[in-house]
Amino acid sequence: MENREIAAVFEEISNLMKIIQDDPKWAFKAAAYDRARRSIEGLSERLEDLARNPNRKLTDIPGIGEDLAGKIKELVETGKSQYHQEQLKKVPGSLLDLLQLQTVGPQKVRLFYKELGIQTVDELEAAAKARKLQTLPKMDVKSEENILKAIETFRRASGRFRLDTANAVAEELSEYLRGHKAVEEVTPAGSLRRGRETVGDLDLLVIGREPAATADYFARYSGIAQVLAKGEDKVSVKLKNEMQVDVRMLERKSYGAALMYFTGSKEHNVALRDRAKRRGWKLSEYGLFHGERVIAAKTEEEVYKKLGLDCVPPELRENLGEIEAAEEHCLPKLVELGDIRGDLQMHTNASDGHTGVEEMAAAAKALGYEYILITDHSKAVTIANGLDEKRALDNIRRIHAARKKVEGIEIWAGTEVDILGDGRLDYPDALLKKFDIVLASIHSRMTQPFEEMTARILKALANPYVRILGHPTGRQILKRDPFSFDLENVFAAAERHGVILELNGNPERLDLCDRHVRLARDKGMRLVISTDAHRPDHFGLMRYGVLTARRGWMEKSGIINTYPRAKLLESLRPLPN
Ligand code: DGT
Ligand code: CA
Ligand code: CA
Ligand code: ZN
Repeated sequence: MENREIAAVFEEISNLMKIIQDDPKWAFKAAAYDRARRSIEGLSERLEDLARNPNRKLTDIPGIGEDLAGKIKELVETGKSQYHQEQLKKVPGSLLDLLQLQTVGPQKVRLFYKELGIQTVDELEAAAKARKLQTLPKMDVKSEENILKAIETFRRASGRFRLDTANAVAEELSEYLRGHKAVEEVTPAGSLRRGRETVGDLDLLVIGREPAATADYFARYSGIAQVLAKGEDKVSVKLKNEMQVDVRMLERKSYGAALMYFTGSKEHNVALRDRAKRRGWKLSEYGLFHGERVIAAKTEEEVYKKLGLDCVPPELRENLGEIEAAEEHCLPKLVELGDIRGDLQMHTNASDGHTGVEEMAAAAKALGYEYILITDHSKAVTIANGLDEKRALDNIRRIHAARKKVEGIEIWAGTEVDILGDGRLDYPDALLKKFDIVLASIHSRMTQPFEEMTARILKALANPYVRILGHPTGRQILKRDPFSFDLENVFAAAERHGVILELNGNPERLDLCDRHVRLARDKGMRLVISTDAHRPDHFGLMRYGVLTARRGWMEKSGIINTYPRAKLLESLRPLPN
Protein backbone atom coordinates (compact mmCIF):
# COMPACT_ATOMS: atom_id res chain seq x y z
CA MET A 1 0.00 0.00 0.00
CA GLU A 2 1.24 3.46 -0.89
CA ASN A 3 1.30 6.30 1.65
CA ARG A 4 -1.42 8.14 -0.19
CA GLU A 5 -3.72 5.11 0.07
CA ILE A 6 -3.10 4.83 3.81
CA ALA A 7 -3.67 8.57 4.19
CA ALA A 8 -6.92 8.19 2.27
CA VAL A 9 -8.15 5.49 4.68
CA PHE A 10 -7.34 7.73 7.65
CA GLU A 11 -9.14 10.62 6.03
CA GLU A 12 -12.19 8.44 5.46
CA ILE A 13 -12.18 7.22 9.07
CA SER A 14 -12.07 10.82 10.29
CA ASN A 15 -14.90 11.84 7.99
CA LEU A 16 -17.00 8.86 9.05
CA MET A 17 -16.49 9.73 12.73
CA LYS A 18 -17.58 13.30 12.09
CA ILE A 19 -20.70 12.07 10.30
CA ILE A 20 -21.63 9.30 12.73
CA GLN A 21 -20.62 10.96 16.04
CA ASP A 22 -21.53 7.87 18.10
CA ASP A 23 -18.29 7.84 20.05
CA PRO A 24 -18.28 10.37 22.93
CA LYS A 25 -14.70 11.27 21.99
CA TRP A 26 -15.35 11.45 18.23
CA ALA A 27 -14.08 15.01 17.79
CA PHE A 28 -10.85 14.29 19.61
CA LYS A 29 -10.27 11.02 17.75
CA ALA A 30 -11.13 12.46 14.35
CA ALA A 31 -8.63 15.26 14.95
CA ALA A 32 -5.98 12.63 15.71
CA TYR A 33 -6.70 10.88 12.39
CA ASP A 34 -6.51 14.23 10.57
CA ARG A 35 -3.18 14.99 12.18
CA ALA A 36 -1.84 11.57 11.29
CA ARG A 37 -3.04 11.91 7.71
CA ARG A 38 -1.26 15.24 7.26
CA SER A 39 1.86 13.79 8.77
CA ILE A 40 1.74 10.78 6.42
CA GLU A 41 1.22 13.04 3.40
CA GLY A 42 4.38 14.87 4.37
CA LEU A 43 6.52 11.75 4.67
CA SER A 44 9.18 11.12 2.10
CA GLU A 45 9.67 7.47 3.08
CA ARG A 46 7.20 4.70 2.28
CA LEU A 47 5.22 3.57 5.33
CA GLU A 48 5.24 0.06 3.96
CA ASP A 49 9.04 0.01 4.14
CA LEU A 50 9.09 1.62 7.59
CA ALA A 51 6.55 -0.87 8.95
CA ARG A 52 8.65 -3.80 7.75
CA ASN A 53 11.94 -2.44 9.03
CA PRO A 54 12.69 -3.92 12.49
CA ASN A 55 15.04 -1.02 13.27
CA ARG A 56 12.41 1.65 12.80
CA LYS A 57 9.35 2.60 14.83
CA LEU A 58 6.21 4.00 13.24
CA THR A 59 5.54 5.85 16.50
CA ASP A 60 8.55 8.05 15.74
CA ILE A 61 6.45 9.72 13.05
CA PRO A 62 4.81 12.88 14.44
CA GLY A 63 1.11 12.32 15.12
CA ILE A 64 1.38 8.50 15.12
CA GLY A 65 0.81 6.81 18.50
CA GLU A 66 0.59 3.10 19.33
CA ASP A 67 -3.00 2.81 18.17
CA LEU A 68 -2.48 4.40 14.76
CA ALA A 69 0.82 2.57 14.29
CA GLY A 70 -1.15 -0.67 14.75
CA LYS A 71 -3.66 0.46 12.11
CA ILE A 72 -0.85 1.25 9.67
CA LYS A 73 0.68 -2.20 10.23
CA GLU A 74 -2.70 -3.82 9.69
CA LEU A 75 -3.21 -1.84 6.45
CA VAL A 76 0.23 -2.72 5.19
CA GLU A 77 -0.20 -6.41 6.02
CA THR A 78 -3.84 -7.01 5.04
CA GLY A 79 -4.70 -4.06 2.80
CA LYS A 80 -7.62 -3.30 5.10
CA SER A 81 -8.45 -1.85 8.50
CA GLN A 82 -11.00 -3.68 10.64
CA TYR A 83 -11.91 -0.45 12.39
CA HIS A 84 -12.45 1.35 9.09
CA GLN A 85 -14.70 -1.48 7.88
CA GLU A 86 -16.76 -1.27 11.10
CA GLN A 87 -17.27 2.47 10.65
CA LEU A 88 -18.29 1.96 7.03
CA LYS A 89 -21.06 -0.43 8.13
CA LYS A 90 -22.70 2.23 10.30
CA VAL A 91 -23.91 4.53 7.50
CA PRO A 92 -24.73 4.21 3.80
CA GLY A 93 -21.49 4.31 1.80
CA SER A 94 -23.01 6.79 -0.65
CA LEU A 95 -22.71 9.50 2.05
CA LEU A 96 -19.00 9.61 1.31
CA ASP A 97 -19.78 10.68 -2.29
CA LEU A 98 -21.40 13.81 -0.89
CA LEU A 99 -18.04 14.83 0.56
CA GLN A 100 -16.72 15.19 -2.98
CA LEU A 101 -18.94 18.25 -3.40
CA GLN A 102 -17.38 21.66 -2.84
CA THR A 103 -18.69 23.44 0.27
CA VAL A 104 -19.95 20.12 1.69
CA GLY A 105 -18.02 18.75 4.67
CA PRO A 106 -18.86 15.97 7.13
CA GLN A 107 -20.95 18.33 9.30
CA LYS A 108 -23.27 19.15 6.41
CA VAL A 109 -23.45 15.53 5.29
CA ARG A 110 -24.56 14.63 8.82
CA LEU A 111 -27.11 17.43 8.82
CA PHE A 112 -28.62 16.44 5.47
CA TYR A 113 -28.69 12.78 6.43
CA LYS A 114 -30.17 13.25 9.94
CA GLU A 115 -32.68 15.94 9.06
CA LEU A 116 -33.78 14.92 5.57
CA GLY A 117 -32.55 11.35 5.19
CA ILE A 118 -30.40 12.35 2.21
CA GLN A 119 -27.99 9.57 1.20
CA THR A 120 -26.98 10.29 -2.40
CA VAL A 121 -25.96 13.16 -4.66
CA ASP A 122 -29.24 12.72 -6.58
CA GLU A 123 -31.27 13.02 -3.39
CA LEU A 124 -29.31 16.09 -2.35
CA GLU A 125 -29.97 17.67 -5.72
CA ALA A 126 -33.70 16.96 -5.46
CA ALA A 127 -33.82 18.49 -1.95
CA ALA A 128 -31.93 21.59 -3.10
CA LYS A 129 -34.25 22.05 -6.06
CA ALA A 130 -37.26 21.66 -3.75
CA ARG A 131 -35.70 24.41 -1.59
CA LYS A 132 -35.58 22.14 1.42
CA LEU A 133 -31.94 22.76 2.29
CA GLN A 134 -32.26 26.49 2.94
CA THR A 135 -34.53 25.83 5.93
CA LEU A 136 -31.90 23.77 7.76
CA PRO A 137 -29.73 25.25 10.51
CA LYS A 138 -26.65 27.14 9.20
CA MET A 139 -28.02 26.96 5.63
CA ASP A 140 -29.56 29.71 3.51
CA VAL A 141 -30.57 30.45 -0.08
CA LYS A 142 -26.97 31.17 -1.08
CA SER A 143 -25.50 27.99 0.38
CA GLU A 144 -28.30 26.02 -1.27
CA GLU A 145 -27.39 27.56 -4.64
CA ASN A 146 -23.75 26.74 -4.04
CA ILE A 147 -24.65 23.10 -3.51
CA LEU A 148 -26.47 22.96 -6.84
CA LYS A 149 -23.40 24.45 -8.53
CA ALA A 150 -21.18 21.97 -6.73
CA ILE A 151 -23.31 19.07 -7.98
CA GLU A 152 -22.95 20.32 -11.54
CA THR A 153 -19.15 20.46 -11.19
CA PHE A 154 -19.12 17.00 -9.61
CA ARG A 155 -21.11 15.52 -12.51
CA ARG A 156 -18.73 17.02 -15.03
CA ALA A 157 -15.73 15.70 -13.13
CA SER A 158 -16.80 12.13 -12.50
CA GLY A 159 -14.95 9.55 -14.47
CA ARG A 160 -11.87 11.75 -14.95
CA PHE A 161 -8.62 11.70 -12.99
CA ARG A 162 -6.05 14.35 -12.24
CA LEU A 163 -2.95 14.32 -14.42
CA ASP A 164 -0.65 13.39 -11.53
CA THR A 165 -2.88 10.49 -10.50
CA ALA A 166 -2.99 9.17 -14.06
CA ASN A 167 0.74 9.65 -14.37
CA ALA A 168 1.45 7.66 -11.21
CA VAL A 169 -0.76 4.80 -12.41
CA ALA A 170 0.84 4.89 -15.86
CA GLU A 171 4.28 4.61 -14.29
CA GLU A 172 3.24 1.66 -12.12
CA LEU A 173 1.66 -0.16 -15.07
CA SER A 174 4.57 0.56 -17.39
CA GLU A 175 6.95 -0.88 -14.85
CA TYR A 176 4.77 -3.96 -14.49
CA LEU A 177 4.58 -4.42 -18.26
CA ARG A 178 8.33 -4.05 -18.66
CA GLY A 179 8.60 -6.98 -16.26
CA HIS A 180 7.52 -9.30 -19.09
CA LYS A 181 10.43 -10.67 -21.07
CA ALA A 182 8.85 -10.12 -24.48
CA VAL A 183 8.07 -6.44 -23.85
CA GLU A 184 10.49 -4.00 -25.47
CA GLU A 185 8.88 -0.61 -25.02
CA VAL A 186 5.90 0.92 -23.21
CA THR A 187 4.68 4.43 -23.99
CA PRO A 188 1.69 6.24 -22.54
CA ALA A 189 -0.35 7.95 -25.26
CA GLY A 190 -3.74 9.74 -25.24
CA SER A 191 -4.47 12.77 -23.10
CA LEU A 192 -1.70 11.86 -20.66
CA ARG A 193 0.94 12.27 -23.34
CA ARG A 194 -0.65 15.55 -24.37
CA GLY A 195 -0.33 16.72 -20.76
CA ARG A 196 -4.01 17.48 -20.27
CA GLU A 197 -4.97 18.48 -16.72
CA THR A 198 -7.30 15.51 -16.40
CA VAL A 199 -7.29 12.10 -18.01
CA GLY A 200 -10.37 10.04 -18.86
CA ASP A 201 -8.83 6.68 -19.60
CA LEU A 202 -5.23 5.66 -19.82
CA ASP A 203 -3.86 4.54 -23.19
CA LEU A 204 -0.67 2.49 -23.08
CA LEU A 205 1.16 1.35 -26.18
CA VAL A 206 3.40 -1.69 -26.03
CA ILE A 207 5.95 -2.98 -28.49
CA GLY A 208 7.00 -6.55 -27.95
CA ARG A 209 7.54 -9.92 -29.52
CA GLU A 210 4.60 -11.85 -28.06
CA PRO A 211 1.39 -9.80 -28.10
CA ALA A 212 -0.92 -12.58 -26.93
CA ALA A 213 1.31 -13.60 -24.02
CA THR A 214 1.71 -9.94 -23.04
CA ALA A 215 -2.06 -9.49 -23.07
CA ASP A 216 -2.45 -12.50 -20.75
CA TYR A 217 0.29 -11.17 -18.49
CA PHE A 218 -1.30 -7.72 -18.29
CA ALA A 219 -4.71 -9.21 -17.47
CA ARG A 220 -3.13 -10.77 -14.36
CA TYR A 221 -2.04 -7.39 -12.92
CA SER A 222 -3.13 -7.26 -9.28
CA GLY A 223 -4.68 -3.78 -9.48
CA ILE A 224 -7.35 -4.86 -11.97
CA ALA A 225 -10.97 -4.93 -10.81
CA GLN A 226 -12.44 -6.14 -14.11
CA VAL A 227 -11.24 -7.09 -17.57
CA LEU A 228 -13.62 -5.30 -19.93
CA ALA A 229 -12.35 -6.67 -23.24
CA LYS A 230 -9.47 -8.82 -24.34
CA GLY A 231 -8.38 -9.46 -27.91
CA GLU A 232 -5.27 -10.41 -29.87
CA ASP A 233 -3.59 -7.07 -29.52
CA LYS A 234 -5.73 -5.07 -27.11
CA VAL A 235 -6.81 -5.35 -23.48
CA SER A 236 -9.20 -2.96 -21.76
CA VAL A 237 -9.55 -3.12 -18.01
CA LYS A 238 -11.04 -1.25 -15.12
CA LEU A 239 -8.65 -0.83 -12.21
CA LYS A 240 -9.65 -1.00 -8.56
CA ASN A 241 -9.42 2.80 -8.39
CA GLU A 242 -12.10 2.90 -11.17
CA MET A 243 -9.65 4.08 -13.83
CA GLN A 244 -10.03 2.48 -17.24
CA VAL A 245 -6.89 1.44 -19.07
CA ASP A 246 -6.52 0.48 -22.73
CA VAL A 247 -3.35 -1.42 -23.56
CA ARG A 248 -2.46 -1.96 -27.20
CA MET A 249 0.23 -4.24 -28.55
CA LEU A 250 1.90 -2.80 -31.65
CA GLU A 251 4.44 -3.62 -34.31
CA ARG A 252 7.55 -1.53 -34.52
CA LYS A 253 7.20 -0.94 -38.23
CA SER A 254 4.04 1.14 -37.76
CA TYR A 255 4.82 2.49 -34.31
CA GLY A 256 4.97 6.18 -35.32
CA ALA A 257 1.57 6.09 -37.00
CA ALA A 258 0.04 4.26 -34.03
CA LEU A 259 1.61 6.63 -31.55
CA MET A 260 0.17 9.56 -33.48
CA TYR A 261 -3.24 7.98 -33.74
CA PHE A 262 -3.53 7.07 -30.08
CA THR A 263 -2.00 10.29 -28.81
CA GLY A 264 -4.72 12.27 -30.52
CA SER A 265 -6.44 14.49 -29.93
CA LYS A 266 -9.30 13.28 -32.00
CA GLU A 267 -9.63 16.82 -33.46
CA HIS A 268 -5.97 16.89 -34.42
CA ASN A 269 -6.25 13.41 -35.98
CA VAL A 270 -9.30 14.31 -38.00
CA ALA A 271 -7.52 17.36 -39.43
CA LEU A 272 -4.46 15.25 -40.35
CA ARG A 273 -6.59 12.57 -41.97
CA ASP A 274 -8.33 15.21 -44.10
CA ARG A 275 -4.97 16.58 -45.09
CA ALA A 276 -3.84 13.11 -46.19
CA LYS A 277 -7.07 12.61 -48.12
CA ARG A 278 -6.61 15.86 -50.00
CA ARG A 279 -3.32 14.47 -51.26
CA GLY A 280 -4.97 11.25 -52.36
CA TRP A 281 -3.54 9.32 -49.42
CA LYS A 282 -4.93 7.56 -46.39
CA LEU A 283 -3.76 8.00 -42.79
CA SER A 284 -4.58 5.37 -40.17
CA GLU A 285 -3.01 3.88 -37.06
CA TYR A 286 -1.09 1.56 -39.42
CA GLY A 287 0.56 4.28 -41.45
CA LEU A 288 0.27 6.83 -44.22
CA PHE A 289 -0.68 4.98 -47.43
CA HIS A 290 -0.93 5.59 -51.14
CA GLY A 291 -3.18 2.72 -52.11
CA GLU A 292 -1.43 -0.30 -50.65
CA ARG A 293 1.97 1.37 -50.57
CA VAL A 294 3.31 2.62 -47.26
CA ILE A 295 4.53 6.22 -47.48
CA ALA A 296 5.51 6.58 -43.82
CA ALA A 297 4.74 4.68 -40.62
CA LYS A 298 7.72 4.03 -38.43
CA THR A 299 8.22 7.36 -36.68
CA GLU A 300 6.00 10.35 -35.98
CA GLU A 301 8.54 12.70 -37.58
CA GLU A 302 8.35 10.81 -40.90
CA VAL A 303 4.59 10.83 -41.00
CA TYR A 304 4.38 14.55 -40.27
CA LYS A 305 7.14 15.26 -42.76
CA LYS A 306 5.42 13.41 -45.60
CA LEU A 307 2.30 15.41 -44.81
CA GLY A 308 4.36 18.56 -45.28
CA LEU A 309 4.46 19.40 -41.59
CA ASP A 310 7.02 19.94 -38.88
CA CYS A 311 6.64 17.43 -36.07
CA VAL A 312 4.03 18.80 -33.64
CA PRO A 313 4.82 18.41 -29.92
CA PRO A 314 2.10 16.26 -28.27
CA GLU A 315 1.00 19.12 -25.97
CA LEU A 316 -0.09 21.18 -28.97
CA ARG A 317 -2.13 18.51 -30.74
CA GLU A 318 -5.59 19.96 -30.18
CA ASN A 319 -6.28 21.47 -33.61
CA LEU A 320 -5.96 24.97 -32.22
CA GLY A 321 -3.68 26.35 -34.95
CA GLU A 322 -0.76 23.94 -34.58
CA ILE A 323 -1.23 22.32 -37.98
CA GLU A 324 -1.13 25.69 -39.77
CA ALA A 325 1.95 26.65 -37.74
CA ALA A 326 3.63 23.31 -38.55
CA GLU A 327 2.99 23.91 -42.24
CA GLU A 328 4.54 27.37 -42.11
CA HIS A 329 7.48 26.14 -40.01
CA CYS A 330 6.59 28.49 -37.21
CA LEU A 331 5.65 26.20 -34.37
CA PRO A 332 6.72 27.77 -31.07
CA LYS A 333 9.90 26.50 -29.47
CA LEU A 334 8.20 25.45 -26.27
CA VAL A 335 9.60 26.05 -22.79
CA GLU A 336 11.25 22.97 -21.26
CA LEU A 337 11.72 21.77 -17.71
CA GLY A 338 15.47 22.21 -18.11
CA ASP A 339 14.97 25.93 -18.80
CA ILE A 340 13.66 26.57 -15.29
CA ARG A 341 16.11 28.37 -13.00
CA GLY A 342 14.13 28.83 -9.81
CA ASP A 343 10.83 28.60 -8.00
CA LEU A 344 8.92 31.63 -6.72
CA GLN A 345 6.24 30.16 -4.50
CA MET A 346 6.94 27.82 -1.58
CA HIS A 347 6.10 27.40 2.09
CA THR A 348 8.21 26.43 5.09
CA ASN A 349 7.38 25.21 8.56
CA ALA A 350 6.97 28.86 9.58
CA SER A 351 3.46 28.50 8.10
CA ASP A 352 2.07 25.25 6.64
CA GLY A 353 5.18 23.78 4.99
CA HIS A 354 6.96 20.73 6.32
CA THR A 355 10.59 21.81 6.52
CA GLY A 356 12.78 24.81 7.19
CA VAL A 357 14.25 27.34 4.76
CA GLU A 358 17.59 25.59 4.58
CA GLU A 359 16.13 22.22 3.55
CA MET A 360 14.11 23.91 0.82
CA ALA A 361 17.13 25.89 -0.37
CA ALA A 362 19.40 22.85 -0.38
CA ALA A 363 16.88 20.85 -2.39
CA ALA A 364 16.46 23.70 -4.89
CA LYS A 365 20.20 24.02 -5.20
CA ALA A 366 20.49 20.29 -5.87
CA LEU A 367 18.12 20.79 -8.81
CA GLY A 368 20.52 23.37 -10.16
CA TYR A 369 18.26 26.31 -9.36
CA GLU A 370 19.75 29.81 -9.05
CA TYR A 371 17.09 31.32 -6.81
CA ILE A 372 14.03 30.65 -4.69
CA LEU A 373 11.41 32.85 -3.13
CA ILE A 374 10.02 31.75 0.24
CA THR A 375 6.36 32.74 0.47
CA ASP A 376 4.83 31.77 3.78
CA HIS A 377 1.19 32.65 4.40
CA SER A 378 -0.06 35.80 6.12
CA LYS A 379 -2.22 35.87 9.24
CA ALA A 380 -5.70 35.75 7.69
CA VAL A 381 -5.02 32.23 6.45
CA THR A 382 -5.34 30.73 9.90
CA ILE A 383 -5.75 27.14 8.69
CA ALA A 384 -2.30 27.42 7.12
CA ASN A 385 -0.80 28.90 10.30
CA GLY A 386 -0.35 32.27 8.61
CA LEU A 387 2.16 34.68 10.13
CA ASP A 388 1.16 37.81 12.03
CA GLU A 389 3.33 40.88 11.57
CA LYS A 390 5.82 40.04 14.26
CA ARG A 391 6.26 36.46 13.06
CA ALA A 392 6.57 37.73 9.49
CA LEU A 393 9.46 39.97 10.51
CA ASP A 394 11.10 37.07 12.33
CA ASN A 395 10.65 34.97 9.21
CA ILE A 396 12.36 37.54 7.00
CA ARG A 397 15.34 37.46 9.38
CA ARG A 398 15.29 33.68 9.42
CA ILE A 399 15.23 33.52 5.62
CA HIS A 400 18.06 35.99 5.22
CA ALA A 401 20.06 34.12 7.87
CA ALA A 402 19.71 30.93 5.81
CA ARG A 403 21.68 32.59 3.02
CA LYS A 404 24.82 32.08 5.06
CA LYS A 405 24.08 28.40 5.60
CA VAL A 406 23.21 27.47 2.03
CA GLU A 407 25.46 29.25 -0.40
CA GLY A 408 25.37 29.22 -4.17
CA ILE A 409 21.66 29.95 -4.42
CA GLU A 410 19.79 33.22 -3.97
CA ILE A 411 17.18 32.94 -1.23
CA TRP A 412 14.62 35.73 -1.35
CA ALA A 413 12.30 36.53 1.51
CA GLY A 414 8.77 36.81 0.23
CA THR A 415 5.23 36.36 1.43
CA GLU A 416 2.03 34.97 -0.02
CA VAL A 417 0.02 37.83 1.39
CA ASP A 418 -3.68 37.13 1.54
CA ILE A 419 -6.02 39.31 -0.50
CA LEU A 420 -8.83 40.11 1.93
CA GLY A 421 -12.51 40.09 0.97
CA ASP A 422 -12.47 43.75 -0.04
CA GLY A 423 -9.20 43.64 -1.98
CA ARG A 424 -7.06 45.10 0.78
CA LEU A 425 -3.98 43.08 1.68
CA ASP A 426 -3.45 41.25 4.94
CA TYR A 427 -0.28 43.27 5.74
CA PRO A 428 0.23 47.06 5.78
CA ASP A 429 2.52 48.59 3.14
CA ALA A 430 5.08 49.34 5.84
CA LEU A 431 5.56 45.59 6.27
CA LEU A 432 5.14 44.65 2.60
CA LYS A 433 8.09 46.87 1.66
CA LYS A 434 10.36 44.75 3.86
CA PHE A 435 9.99 41.65 1.67
CA ASP A 436 12.18 41.09 -1.36
CA ILE A 437 9.21 40.04 -3.51
CA VAL A 438 5.51 40.05 -2.61
CA LEU A 439 3.10 37.49 -4.02
CA ALA A 440 -0.60 38.03 -3.32
CA SER A 441 -3.40 35.46 -3.52
CA ILE A 442 -6.99 34.80 -2.55
CA HIS A 443 -7.82 32.06 -0.04
CA SER A 444 -11.24 33.04 1.31
CA ARG A 445 -14.69 34.27 0.21
CA MET A 446 -14.23 32.51 -3.08
CA THR A 447 -17.87 32.59 -4.15
CA GLN A 448 -18.15 36.39 -4.41
CA PRO A 449 -20.18 37.61 -7.37
CA PHE A 450 -18.47 38.64 -10.64
CA GLU A 451 -18.34 42.42 -10.09
CA GLU A 452 -17.20 42.17 -6.50
CA MET A 453 -14.49 39.60 -7.22
CA THR A 454 -13.21 41.59 -10.20
CA ALA A 455 -12.98 44.77 -8.13
CA ARG A 456 -11.28 42.85 -5.33
CA ILE A 457 -8.53 41.50 -7.59
CA LEU A 458 -8.07 44.84 -9.37
CA LYS A 459 -7.63 46.56 -6.03
CA ALA A 460 -4.97 44.07 -4.95
CA LEU A 461 -3.09 44.51 -8.25
CA ALA A 462 -3.06 48.26 -7.69
CA ASN A 463 -1.03 47.90 -4.49
CA PRO A 464 2.47 48.99 -5.55
CA TYR A 465 4.20 46.20 -3.61
CA VAL A 466 2.33 43.33 -5.27
CA ARG A 467 4.55 41.84 -7.95
CA ILE A 468 3.04 38.40 -8.54
CA LEU A 469 -0.59 37.27 -8.42
CA GLY A 470 -0.71 33.68 -7.09
CA HIS A 471 -3.10 31.01 -8.46
CA PRO A 472 -5.17 33.73 -10.17
CA THR A 473 -8.46 31.88 -10.68
CA GLY A 474 -8.50 29.84 -7.47
CA ARG A 475 -9.80 26.70 -9.11
CA GLN A 476 -8.96 23.22 -7.85
CA ILE A 477 -9.09 20.58 -10.52
CA LEU A 478 -12.19 18.35 -10.30
CA LYS A 479 -12.99 20.04 -6.99
CA ARG A 480 -13.53 23.76 -7.08
CA ASP A 481 -14.57 26.01 -9.93
CA PRO A 482 -12.57 29.12 -10.78
CA PHE A 483 -13.67 32.38 -9.19
CA SER A 484 -16.21 34.29 -11.20
CA PHE A 485 -14.46 37.48 -12.43
CA ASP A 486 -13.51 39.49 -15.51
CA LEU A 487 -10.39 37.69 -16.64
CA GLU A 488 -9.62 39.99 -19.59
CA ASN A 489 -9.87 43.00 -17.33
CA VAL A 490 -7.57 41.43 -14.74
CA PHE A 491 -5.05 40.44 -17.44
CA ALA A 492 -5.05 44.00 -18.76
CA ALA A 493 -4.59 45.45 -15.27
CA ALA A 494 -1.74 43.06 -14.54
CA GLU A 495 -0.01 44.19 -17.74
CA ARG A 496 -0.57 47.85 -16.90
CA HIS A 497 0.83 47.49 -13.38
CA GLY A 498 3.60 45.09 -14.35
CA VAL A 499 2.27 42.34 -12.10
CA ILE A 500 3.28 38.85 -13.21
CA LEU A 501 0.54 36.21 -13.18
CA GLU A 502 1.43 32.84 -11.74
CA LEU A 503 0.97 29.50 -13.41
CA ASN A 504 0.69 27.43 -10.25
CA GLY A 505 2.14 24.07 -11.24
CA ASN A 506 0.63 22.03 -8.45
CA PRO A 507 -1.44 19.41 -10.33
CA GLU A 508 -4.36 20.11 -7.98
CA ARG A 509 -4.47 23.62 -9.36
CA LEU A 510 -2.71 24.22 -12.70
CA ASP A 511 -3.86 27.80 -12.36
CA LEU A 512 -3.66 29.57 -14.83
CA CYS A 513 -5.00 26.73 -16.96
CA ASP A 514 -3.77 25.92 -20.48
CA ARG A 515 -6.39 28.11 -22.21
CA HIS A 516 -5.58 31.08 -20.02
CA VAL A 517 -1.86 30.59 -20.62
CA ARG A 518 -2.54 30.66 -24.35
CA LEU A 519 -4.52 33.85 -23.93
CA ALA A 520 -1.65 35.41 -21.97
CA ARG A 521 0.83 34.32 -24.61
CA ASP A 522 -1.28 35.74 -27.41
CA LYS A 523 -1.25 39.06 -25.54
CA GLY A 524 2.54 38.87 -25.19
CA MET A 525 2.36 38.56 -21.40
CA ARG A 526 4.99 36.85 -19.29
CA LEU A 527 4.17 34.37 -16.53
CA VAL A 528 5.98 32.67 -13.67
CA ILE A 529 5.67 28.90 -13.16
CA SER A 530 5.76 28.01 -9.45
CA THR A 531 5.17 24.77 -7.58
CA ASP A 532 3.73 26.13 -4.31
CA ALA A 533 5.96 23.49 -2.68
CA HIS A 534 5.19 22.59 0.92
CA ARG A 535 8.17 20.26 1.17
CA PRO A 536 11.34 19.64 -0.86
CA ASP A 537 10.03 16.83 -3.07
CA HIS A 538 7.19 19.09 -4.28
CA PHE A 539 9.74 20.85 -6.47
CA GLY A 540 9.18 17.88 -8.79
CA LEU A 541 5.71 19.21 -9.54
CA MET A 542 7.34 21.83 -11.77
CA ARG A 543 6.96 19.39 -14.66
CA TYR A 544 3.17 19.74 -14.55
CA GLY A 545 3.45 23.51 -14.63
CA VAL A 546 5.80 23.29 -17.60
CA LEU A 547 3.43 20.88 -19.40
CA THR A 548 0.58 23.32 -18.91
CA ALA A 549 2.73 26.22 -20.13
CA ARG A 550 3.59 24.16 -23.20
CA ARG A 551 -0.09 23.45 -23.81
CA GLY A 552 -0.49 27.23 -23.74
CA TRP A 553 2.22 27.57 -26.46
CA MET A 554 4.64 29.31 -24.11
CA GLU A 555 8.26 29.71 -25.08
CA LYS A 556 11.13 30.14 -22.68
CA SER A 557 11.08 33.91 -23.11
CA GLY A 558 7.51 34.05 -21.78
CA ILE A 559 8.39 32.45 -18.45
CA ILE A 560 10.32 34.74 -16.11
CA ASN A 561 11.76 31.98 -13.95
CA THR A 562 13.79 30.79 -16.92
CA TYR A 563 15.74 34.07 -16.67
CA PRO A 564 19.01 34.52 -14.85
CA ARG A 565 18.64 36.32 -11.53
CA ALA A 566 19.30 39.89 -12.63
CA LYS A 567 17.00 39.68 -15.63
CA LEU A 568 14.29 38.13 -13.49
CA LEU A 569 14.44 41.04 -11.05
CA GLU A 570 14.31 43.53 -13.91
CA SER A 571 11.20 41.88 -15.27
CA LEU A 572 9.27 42.50 -12.05
CA ARG A 573 7.31 45.64 -11.32
CA PRO A 574 9.67 48.34 -10.02
CA LEU A 575 9.22 49.05 -6.33
CA PRO A 576 8.09 52.48 -5.14
CA ASN A 577 10.90 54.69 -3.84
P1 DGT B 1 -9.40 11.08 -22.46
O1 DGT B 1 -9.14 9.62 -22.39
O2 DGT B 1 -10.85 11.43 -22.44
O3 DGT B 1 -8.65 11.86 -21.45
O4 DGT B 1 -8.89 11.63 -23.88
P2 DGT B 1 -8.01 10.93 -24.98
O5 DGT B 1 -7.57 11.98 -25.91
O6 DGT B 1 -6.97 10.07 -24.37
O7 DGT B 1 -9.08 10.08 -25.79
P3 DGT B 1 -9.33 8.50 -25.96
O8 DGT B 1 -8.76 7.71 -24.86
O9 DGT B 1 -10.79 8.37 -26.25
O10 DGT B 1 -8.57 8.17 -27.29
C1 DGT B 1 -7.17 8.19 -27.36
C2 DGT B 1 -6.78 8.71 -28.69
O11 DGT B 1 -7.21 7.82 -29.71
C3 DGT B 1 -7.45 10.03 -29.04
O12 DGT B 1 -6.79 11.15 -28.47
C4 DGT B 1 -7.42 10.00 -30.50
C5 DGT B 1 -7.62 8.55 -30.83
N1 DGT B 1 -9.03 8.32 -31.14
C6 DGT B 1 -9.95 7.77 -30.34
N2 DGT B 1 -11.14 7.72 -30.95
C7 DGT B 1 -10.97 8.28 -32.15
C8 DGT B 1 -11.81 8.53 -33.26
O13 DGT B 1 -12.99 8.23 -33.26
N3 DGT B 1 -11.26 9.13 -34.34
C9 DGT B 1 -9.94 9.48 -34.37
N4 DGT B 1 -9.44 10.07 -35.44
N5 DGT B 1 -9.13 9.26 -33.36
C10 DGT B 1 -9.63 8.67 -32.27
CA1 CA C 1 -7.42 8.31 -23.01
CA1 CA D 1 -8.75 5.20 -24.61
ZN1 ZN E 1 -1.99 30.06 -1.90
